Amino acid sequence: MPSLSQQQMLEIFSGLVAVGSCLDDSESLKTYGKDWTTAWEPCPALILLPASTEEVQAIVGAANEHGVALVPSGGRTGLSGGAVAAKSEVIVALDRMNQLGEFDPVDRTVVCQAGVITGQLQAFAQDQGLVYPVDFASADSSQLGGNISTNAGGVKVIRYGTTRQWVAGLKVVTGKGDILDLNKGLVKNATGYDLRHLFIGAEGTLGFVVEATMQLTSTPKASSVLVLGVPDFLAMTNLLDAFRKAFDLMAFEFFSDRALNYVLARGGTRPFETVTPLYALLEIEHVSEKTLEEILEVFERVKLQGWVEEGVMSQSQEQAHALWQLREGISESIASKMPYKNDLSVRVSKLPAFIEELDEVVRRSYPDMETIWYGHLGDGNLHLNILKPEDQSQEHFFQTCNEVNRHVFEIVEKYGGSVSAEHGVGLLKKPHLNYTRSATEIEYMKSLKAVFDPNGIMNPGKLV
Ligand code: S2G
Ligand code: ZN
Repeated sequence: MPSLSQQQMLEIFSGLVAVGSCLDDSESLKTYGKDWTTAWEPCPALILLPASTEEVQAIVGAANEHGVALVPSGGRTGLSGGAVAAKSEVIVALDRMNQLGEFDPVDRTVVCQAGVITGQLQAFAQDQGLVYPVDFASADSSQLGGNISTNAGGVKVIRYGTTRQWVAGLKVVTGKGDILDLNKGLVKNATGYDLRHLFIGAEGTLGFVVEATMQLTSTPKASSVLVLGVPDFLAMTNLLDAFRKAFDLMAFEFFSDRALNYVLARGGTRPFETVTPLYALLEIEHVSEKTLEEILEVFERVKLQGWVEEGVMSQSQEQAHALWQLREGISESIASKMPYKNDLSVRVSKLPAFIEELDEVVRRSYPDMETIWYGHLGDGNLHLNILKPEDQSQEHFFQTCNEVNRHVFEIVEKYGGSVSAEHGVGLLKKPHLNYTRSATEIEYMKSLKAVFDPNGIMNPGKLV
């Protein structure tokens, strides 16, 4: 793309948004030009904050006319560099498009602009006596547009699926500048390709998500949160099998004792005396008055098998929240250690063999590095974070991790898994896409991008 000066960009774009919604000061460029990844120096040319779909459409029109790259930006909590502008692109931040629209109590849907914060939607649902059930640690700062563009998963996927399942309608501005109002909240609509699902997970490479009709659902009954001390990964996968057979689980998460220690270093208390290498965190809905009894029965059984050494079950909402904090606090508690993040998934049936092989490679490859295991075991998603040693430069560290990645991703490929379960591909995982997607699939994805974004202005260099 021809490189225009910042002055030229200002002349092209500033008149398309309200006064004060076109920023070029260094603070704004730094703040809006990045996400939670640290490997790329943000270097956008300009920040635009449109207030309407029509303003987004005008920006796309001008970008096509002048060949200017646009990077969509939401809550900037991404972990794969999907919202990073490192090559003088124009950031289009949806922060100002943050209104909740029509709520329909019959359909139990609510229209949300892309800039609505996930936690805002969760709170709105609660006020209606319903829930928006997709939840994760960054829910208080991530935006729906970003959740949809990365098909965010989180901690309740085992029961409620990913964001994709909750998008009843989607309004987008394509990379060509066309406004598409997709599916309009219909439950059934057998009229050809469901284009909504192309934009979900597209990471802003086909156009802008500007508005979504989000599906809400009934509030679950009271539930109990359990944290169990587990001796090894084999016991962990046996536990998952035992509890999945007995209950329609709301969550089955896991984390290592090393992860727990990082969380406890910032507050909180150990779930129980015994220290074990791994911990499982489960949430189980009380579907009947027998549930508690059934939980204790399964607990005794798995304890007898030696799969659990000790466990605790929440007796109050507060305690349930405190136990969840032990899991949800991990990401933030290690952020300062500049972790290299692997976000892997395999089918749940493949977990035992996959973990055994992967754990062996990790131990061999990172003998003197701190590896932090945690994730959503219930849906086959493991987060393996390698912490950067103090005395290593980021560059050397990333290089080491990328060398090990080859072995890690070969195992992922062997088990038909994904090199990016929920965090998206962005810039970080793009070089490794081939371990999960065939060359032919990647060509089809590129062809689809050419249909929606023929001039390649939408988030160029990301994903494909
Ligand atoms: C999690 C959150 C982001 C991270 O905690 O499940 O997906 O840091 C993560 O990995
Ligand atoms: Zn996760």
